[in-house]
Amino acid sequence: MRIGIACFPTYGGSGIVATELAHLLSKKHELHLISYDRPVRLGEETEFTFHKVELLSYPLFDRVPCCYSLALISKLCDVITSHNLDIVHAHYAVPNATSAYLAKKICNDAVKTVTTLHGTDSYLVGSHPSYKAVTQFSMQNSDALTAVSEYLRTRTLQDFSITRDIEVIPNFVDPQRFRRLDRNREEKILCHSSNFRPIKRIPDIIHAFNIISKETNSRLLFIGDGPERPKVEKMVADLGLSARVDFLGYVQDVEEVVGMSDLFFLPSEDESFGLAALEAMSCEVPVIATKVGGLKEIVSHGIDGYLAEVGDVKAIAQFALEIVTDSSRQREFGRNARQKVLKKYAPDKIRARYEKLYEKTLYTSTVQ
Ligand code: GMT
Repeated sequence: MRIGIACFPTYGGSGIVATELAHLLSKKHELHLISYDRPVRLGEETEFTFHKVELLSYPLFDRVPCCYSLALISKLCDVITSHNLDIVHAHYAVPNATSAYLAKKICNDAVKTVTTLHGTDSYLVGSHPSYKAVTQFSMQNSDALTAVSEYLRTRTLQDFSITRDIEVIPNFVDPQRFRRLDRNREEKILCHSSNFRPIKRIPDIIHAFNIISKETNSRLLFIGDGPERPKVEKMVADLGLSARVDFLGYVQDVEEVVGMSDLFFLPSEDESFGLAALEAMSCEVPVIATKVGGLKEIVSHGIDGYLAEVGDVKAIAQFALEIVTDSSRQREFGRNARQKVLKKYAPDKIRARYEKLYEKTLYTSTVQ
């Protein structure tokens, strides 16, 4: 098959999943990745072509973000015709699914479109009155529609008037890359990785760590960056924790930090999937998450991690202490986590599901 994948290039899970999927699919198919910048996990050399969406700089457009969706449509048309694409797979509905739909129409239905919903493109951005009608239309009129968790599927069907089903194809992680590294040291390493947005509830991690660090020799590592970082750094300083907390910013080889950690926190208010948690689990790192959304589908409470109520800092601290002060429990949870990743979230299994979906979409008359 000749496949075009459109995604965001930034440090979000949807861009990571799209890029990793492009790597996997390009072993068997002709693959074209389309975005406005090189995605973070793309690397310097790839087995497929990266097409950069060029944005016209024009004074009238300074405050009009829609110019990206239009430029993406034109780039998609270009790639569809010059490479005779069969499938355009849009990751993140806003605006990628809309651009894919319009490109298909401009190209006289020469391709089939597949849209993968990642979370906030459905229940936050996509549901906002500014985008809802167009997101709904684009979901309904994509030839195939997938969601990364059962939670996201159900929520999307509830929130949008669409009369079609959504197939759940979960995210995946490379177990060769994300694996356990040496943890032979006195100090326990606790870790969190995100885009530092309020939905991640990073202050809960700090408050929990304030309790944990009084009981055990531990260090907290933050990977990533985003709007909440200045506030979080101030909190750490105000609580006198600066010597025990490191802000690493964006890390290219994230597995080298996560792999040597003893525990991973993801206490989000909402999370459609939680790719960062899955990467930790692949590294045999137990996860403490919240009982919300897709996290409940990934983490099994008391088996490979713990699930706390949103904002229950005391429970988060208690669960963390149970893990870091009991090395046999830590090892058992870590082994269980990796087993689950190998069984349910292995790259080849998920690649095969997308291939099957592409084939079904190509050879049946779609749009329900
Ligand atoms: O809105 C975000 O958090 C960014 C978005 C993205 O583009 O990565 O994250 C969503 O997609 C990820 C990949 O499928 C999921 O792992 C995240 O759970 C999801 N974020 C939320 O639902 C908050």
